[in-house]
Amino acid sequence: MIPWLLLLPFPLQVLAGVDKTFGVRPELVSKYVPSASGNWRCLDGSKEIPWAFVNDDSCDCPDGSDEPGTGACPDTVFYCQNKGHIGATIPSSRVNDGLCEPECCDGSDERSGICKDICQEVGEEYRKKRDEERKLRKTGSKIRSTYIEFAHKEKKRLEALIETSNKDIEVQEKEVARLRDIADRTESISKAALEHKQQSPLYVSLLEHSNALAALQREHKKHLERETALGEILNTLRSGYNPNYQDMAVLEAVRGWEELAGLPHINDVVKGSDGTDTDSKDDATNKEEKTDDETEEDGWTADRLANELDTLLRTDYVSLLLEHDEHVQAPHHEGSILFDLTSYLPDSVIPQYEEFKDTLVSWLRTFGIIRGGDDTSAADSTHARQAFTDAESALKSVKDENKKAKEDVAELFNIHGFGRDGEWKKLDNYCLRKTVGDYTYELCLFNEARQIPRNGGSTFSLGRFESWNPAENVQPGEPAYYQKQMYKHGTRCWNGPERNVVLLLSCGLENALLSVTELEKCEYQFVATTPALCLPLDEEKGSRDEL
Ligand code: MAN
Repeated sequence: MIPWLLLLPFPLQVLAGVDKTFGVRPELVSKYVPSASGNWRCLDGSKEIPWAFVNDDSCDCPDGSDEPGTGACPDTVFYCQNKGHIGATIPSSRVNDGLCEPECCDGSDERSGICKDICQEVGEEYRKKRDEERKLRKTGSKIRSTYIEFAHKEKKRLEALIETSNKDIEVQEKEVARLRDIADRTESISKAALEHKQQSPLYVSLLEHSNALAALQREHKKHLERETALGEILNTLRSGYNPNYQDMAVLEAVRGWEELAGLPHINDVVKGSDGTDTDSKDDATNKEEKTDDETEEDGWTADRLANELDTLLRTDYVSLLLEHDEHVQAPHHEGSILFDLTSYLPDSVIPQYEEFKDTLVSWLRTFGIIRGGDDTSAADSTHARQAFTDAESALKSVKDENKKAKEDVAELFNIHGFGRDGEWKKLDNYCLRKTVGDYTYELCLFNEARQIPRNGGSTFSLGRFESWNPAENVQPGEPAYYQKQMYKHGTRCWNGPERNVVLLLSCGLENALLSVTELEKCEYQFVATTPALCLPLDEEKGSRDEL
């Protein structure tokens, strides 16, 4: 039993024989009833205690259920009814602690007289705000539904585009295959025509001349090298022999060499301090002049031979052959009036004649009776190849368009993308702007945020769209997920991180940027409103009902 004196500091409710359901949440009230024997079983069923022990400010049940209205048991909750507003729970530890809890506007968390019951005013304020919010959501959600409509239309448009492009792909794939086949065949015809041209006696002879010239050039080089080597031997002999030995054979050889090479006799040459002949340069000049004299007759001087023979031998004889062909056939194309039958025919029969002529020529070509069109076969094959490449690139762009449309459709009604209802699609790349201080801030949704200086200077990227709310406790699809967007990897801050933006969104009738704050250096917080977040009232989740 509790001694009478100890009761003195007890809360008024307890002293006055407090209601046993005081502090009990409405859904549990029915469980607070005494048994016939005047006892009560703890809510966890672990113990039976006298009914009088409930709310007596002494903790008897292991789960603390015997003290719903006092702070006697740890880790329990107290329920304040808040009549005129909405009931709320607080931790029981805050009951009777001398502080008026804002959650309990009725002041029931403290002994009576300590906290005023302000639930009427709080309730009214709450209801006013709630009504305003409901009004906003009602209007906002109408705008939101137009966004959803847009997404559905977009889906239809994309699906139609996919369907058409699927058909186009099918048709164009066949066309590409057909054109590839034509290009391959035209090229092989053109190859055969070229082989035929290459059998022309003129071409064969030209190649032979060219091969002979190349062989001659090789031989010539070999002889030049031998001449240089021999000259060096004779020069050594000329400058090194001893005239005192009177060796006539050597003298003859030296004299002969001097004459051939246009050199003065060695005995007349003044030796330089380094032992070289002073007139050796003149000798070389004499030699060159002589060579020039010998070869200049047909314009092919030694110099020209050295410089141009290689180029001449590198001539592209196949191109030359085709050019030659065109050249030879050119006057033929102009036609002679004498052999142009159309000049003798009346105008009315010319079309029939032309048609007949084309058919006949084409037959004759088919049966190999005449050769013709060879000169155009190279051009034909280029055209055919071009037509094939053009068709192939047209096919590629249809395929790209088809792929992009499929990706866009997949993003449309995706909780990770444009939302379950596709309500965000309408705002894809929608740009919000606000001028704050020296900058205009621009954020294009799902794209990029930028900081544009108002008085000149560089615009900084504040980051590109990275994700919706990345918080672990927020699931894709739930409202909180769409209340935050992250923009990352903007222009790097001098001596700092890359600029980035956290965009906080809430329901509003307009898509508007309300504020921009640089919370930390180069970390920006944008606050904006959008109708996309105005959920219809019947979708309201977790709202607390008014009592
Ligand atoms: C610029 C702006 C500022 C930023 C500084 C950091 O002036 O981007 O917002 O704080 O660079 O150097």
